[in-house]
Amino acid sequence: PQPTLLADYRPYPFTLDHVSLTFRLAPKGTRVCAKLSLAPKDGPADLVLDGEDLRLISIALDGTALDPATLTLTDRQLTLPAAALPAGPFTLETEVEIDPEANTALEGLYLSGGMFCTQCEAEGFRHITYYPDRPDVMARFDVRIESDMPVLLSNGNPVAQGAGWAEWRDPWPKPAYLFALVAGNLVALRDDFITASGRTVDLAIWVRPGDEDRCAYAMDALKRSMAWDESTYGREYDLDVFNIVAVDDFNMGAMENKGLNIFNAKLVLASPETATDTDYERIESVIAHEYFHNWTGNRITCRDWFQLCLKEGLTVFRDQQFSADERSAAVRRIEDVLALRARQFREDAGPLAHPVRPESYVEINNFYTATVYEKGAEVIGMLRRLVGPEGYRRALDLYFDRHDGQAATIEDWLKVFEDACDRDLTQFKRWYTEAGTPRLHVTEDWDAEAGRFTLEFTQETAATPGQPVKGARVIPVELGLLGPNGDEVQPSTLIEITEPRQSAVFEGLSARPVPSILRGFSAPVILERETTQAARAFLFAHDTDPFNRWEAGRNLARTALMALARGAATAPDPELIAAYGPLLRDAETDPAFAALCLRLPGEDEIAAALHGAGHTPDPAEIHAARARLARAIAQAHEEALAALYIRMKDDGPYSPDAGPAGRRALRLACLGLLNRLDNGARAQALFAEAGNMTESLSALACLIETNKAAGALAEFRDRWAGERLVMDKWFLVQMLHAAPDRAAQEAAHLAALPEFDWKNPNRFRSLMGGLSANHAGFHHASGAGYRFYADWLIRMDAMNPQITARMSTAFETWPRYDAGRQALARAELQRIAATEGLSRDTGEMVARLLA
Ligand code: B3K
Ligand code: ZN
Repeated sequence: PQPTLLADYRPYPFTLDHVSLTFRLAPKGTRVCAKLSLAPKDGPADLVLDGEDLRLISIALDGTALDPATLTLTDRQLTLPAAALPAGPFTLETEVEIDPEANTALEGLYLSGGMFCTQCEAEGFRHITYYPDRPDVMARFDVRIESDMPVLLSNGNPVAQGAGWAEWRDPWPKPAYLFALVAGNLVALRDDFITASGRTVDLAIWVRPGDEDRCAYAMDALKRSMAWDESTYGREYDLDVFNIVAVDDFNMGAMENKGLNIFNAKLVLASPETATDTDYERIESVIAHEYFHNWTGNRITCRDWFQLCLKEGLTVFRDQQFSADERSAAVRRIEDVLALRARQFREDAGPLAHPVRPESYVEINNFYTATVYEKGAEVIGMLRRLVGPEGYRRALDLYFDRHDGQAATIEDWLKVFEDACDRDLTQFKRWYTEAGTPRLHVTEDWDAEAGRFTLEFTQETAATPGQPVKGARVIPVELGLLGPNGDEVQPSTLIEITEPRQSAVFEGLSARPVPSILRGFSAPVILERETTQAARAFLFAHDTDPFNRWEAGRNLARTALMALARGAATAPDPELIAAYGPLLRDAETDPAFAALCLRLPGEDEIAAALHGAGHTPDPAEIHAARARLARAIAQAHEEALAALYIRMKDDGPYSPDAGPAGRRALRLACLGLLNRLDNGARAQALFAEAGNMTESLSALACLIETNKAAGALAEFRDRWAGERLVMDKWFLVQMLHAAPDRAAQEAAHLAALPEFDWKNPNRFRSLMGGLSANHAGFHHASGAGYRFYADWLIRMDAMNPQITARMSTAFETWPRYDAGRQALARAELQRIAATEGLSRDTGEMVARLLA
């Protein structure tokens, strides 16, 4: 297939003011009538409409049926030649038939558990009707739904309804990817919100009967999001209603359709018994994210899909700000950076690396990546740091003023910062156009006589696919200096690195300081420092910047683990083990922070670090090193851990708020370490008495690791047999904690169970995602992990290309490993590539993975 190129962008030659749609819903033969009000923009042009898997029933121009000979139909497009069109405005009416029941790709209109729902981003609308399915064509939609389902929903405001029908009107012009329709047997949790200007918005969360008592947290998060966007960005909601629908079968997390957000049920439904603290946190942030899209995505959308980060990077940045305000900012920042490194740095270092704004794609769904989303958000965080909070607010106000109602570009976005803050962003733009994570190398020089401390920075970005040479980036480096007793002798200051080599000089110091560099993770770079474990331990104990305190501990642990894993050390680093003493003594002042500090770097992170340092990672050795270090920490601090485990016990009713969740996180972090010594005793007791899913699941994980889980797993399975979201966890936890030597076997066993409904994306992701996250299991030297995984990708591809393509990223690190593993992984990728009828989605991914 031919790639689509950014350089080939051309505006659509027609305006499309209005569209009116009528749906006659039926599982097998749904009829869709569309009436488009079009007009040529600058003279005659062929009218090209997208359409896939549609059966054309009729087509009429200005009310007159068209002779089929005038149009060209392919399996992707319908074309009317310019000669057949009027010179001025005209209407085009089509009727098509589609088959929602056969739609297993879950793109367009499909059925989930008997209910009709849609997913149109990025190019799903073309599976519903013939249409210019591109984000820069924005039209007003009127929708009529005819169906005997009790609840019929679409975008905008309700107009009228009767038995078997409903009509909706969306007053705001929108691209087709924001269209949505839902029809089903649903019940609602209702509430309302009064906007800053006094309008009442009716809120509803629609779920299957029986689930309505699990929506309260999502509703609360929605109302807080609405208030936050008003107070922080001055953005009010703009319709009379806001509807959210939870569906069981969904390709991703959620979708920001105008006035009708559709969510994966796991990001809406929560009760203490069925959802973990992490689930609650995710629900809060995704509810906020989709709501925030109303302004950053819907009111201002993307000119073309290359500009995806315009809405996604910005909306992630906004949801991260929201979560930081609602919870602990430091803890949230650490969690965001952990996710960024685990997913985006990994992507940037491998064969799938691409710029935040890519320039070419075969299948756009393959570019909803950590780079576009998470790095896209980091880039905005850097901009905000460079221009300051007031400058940022001025720029955003100008953005909303200037581009409301438009489909905009990254150039437009940068221009509002240039204009509002009087700054040239030419060099900064490289963050959008060049792939790869810069390495920022720092060396220190101390001139005792002059009292002068110099930091010298050099930056370098490695070649990525298609981009052999990189320019210097603008890197905002927030830093401070600590004196020998831990006092801050130079408070936090922002250094702007713009050159390949640049230094920062600090004068008038009485003693050699310890620098704290890249505070708050002020830029998404890999910081390389020549420093000692002692200096790291010092920062871990004294840094006044909480992010860098945590970071120092993390570096300490990662360095120790790397040495152990490659046999460069024979025992766990005593400096590291000692460093946990003060942390544990002080843990109660911020339990969530302490819990993060106790969490050891994951195996994939250690493998990436070893590879980055020029070593070949051995997954089995890494697994063993991590277990050994955890045990050593537990032994050295058994008493303190055991005491904390008791003190952090919460006897009150469950609350998902940051405070109690932080205490639970610390308690369970202690449990994870103690489990290495008590052989599952505490976990057994906790599993028996646990009053919430957070504790149950942690206990279960510990029992699996100590090989004591048989009874607990059976009990859990019986208890939760009817709860899909909980059974997903049952699959996931077993895969995540399976012993590496048995992981593939375990996966095969689970895949053969009747509960393994592989066509449900959540269930499939639990098993496969669990296996690929089991680093030593997936990368087992036998190749059994790779083989099992590839078998299922091949099977799933015929059903759901999007899920398959997304999950193929499990293979993106294969070039890191030894020749034996490389050969095994390559062979599996080649086997997938050779599959007959392979989808465009997976075909593109596998080709890039093998390039
Ligand atoms: N915009 C959607 C993602 C659509 C993915 C299409 N493959 C959800 C979000 O980012 O909010
Ligand atoms: Zn988004």
